[in-house]
Amino acid sequence: MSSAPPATKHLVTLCQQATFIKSASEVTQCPADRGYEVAFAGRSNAGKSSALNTLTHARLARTSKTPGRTQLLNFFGLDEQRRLVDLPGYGYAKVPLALKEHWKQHLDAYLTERNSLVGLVLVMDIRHPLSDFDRMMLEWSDVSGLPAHILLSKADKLAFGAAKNTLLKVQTIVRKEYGNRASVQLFSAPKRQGLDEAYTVLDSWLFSEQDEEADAVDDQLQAESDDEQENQAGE
Ligand SMILES: Nc1nc2c(ncn2[C@@H]2O[C@H](COP(=O)(O)OP(=O)(O)OP(=O)(O)O)[C@@H](O)[C@H]2O)c(=O)[nH]1
Ligand SMILES: [Mg+2]
Repeated sequence: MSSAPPATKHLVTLCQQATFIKSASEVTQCPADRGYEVAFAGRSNAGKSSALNTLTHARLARTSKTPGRTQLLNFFGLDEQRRLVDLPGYGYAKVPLALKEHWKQHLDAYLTERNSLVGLVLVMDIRHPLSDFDRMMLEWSDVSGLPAHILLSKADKLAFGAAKNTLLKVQTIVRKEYGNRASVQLFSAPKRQGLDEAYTVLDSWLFSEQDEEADAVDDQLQAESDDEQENQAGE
């Protein structure tokens, strides 16, 4: 069990209780676009599904040694309002062109149209960070006003010093280009390294003050509608 700061304890509990909602191969099949959603994106085989499984303490997302495993958008529910999404990896050469076009079209549509999307976790294999695709995603999230958080995954594959060096290099580039709109950390699924840092970011996105104000308004409206129904039933 990780020692998350108290503010994120609630989120950690929600992550531990995460449930699979559904898979969607098209945007039209996504769950209702309400509440708050964080999507995990990255190159094929970068470790997106493994990161999600580690954060949720479950084997919710399918992982594989064969790149291109996640072919659909997979939605995991934390509570009624909050979801994590495992996106198909980009950049895998062996996927048939027609399927690639299908993903690209639906991934683009998901990324540009999804109102509930509040942040993007960009997973990069620490041995190959900041590919052209990764940069494109960073650029896109910046233009869309969406915060991005980079997990440098498979940190266990490098010696501590080398991992730290890569972190510093990537941090320097990202700070210069995106200021505080993007952040970076080390992550390892098998070592469960970087969990607290990742939870803190997810917590800030999924439970920002603004979100809580919106929740309060939703609760108020729901209470009013319940009262109304009760009144009508009583009449
Ligand atoms: N050593 C190590 N291996 C990892 C780590 N994260 C993932 N892997 C391995 O990398 C491979 C790919 O992991 P996935 O989590 O399936 O990658 P993905 O990004 O979801 O891949 P796609 O769904 O194909 O896009 C699997 O064999 C994982 O076991 C990590 O932190 N350390
Ligand atoms: Mg996957």
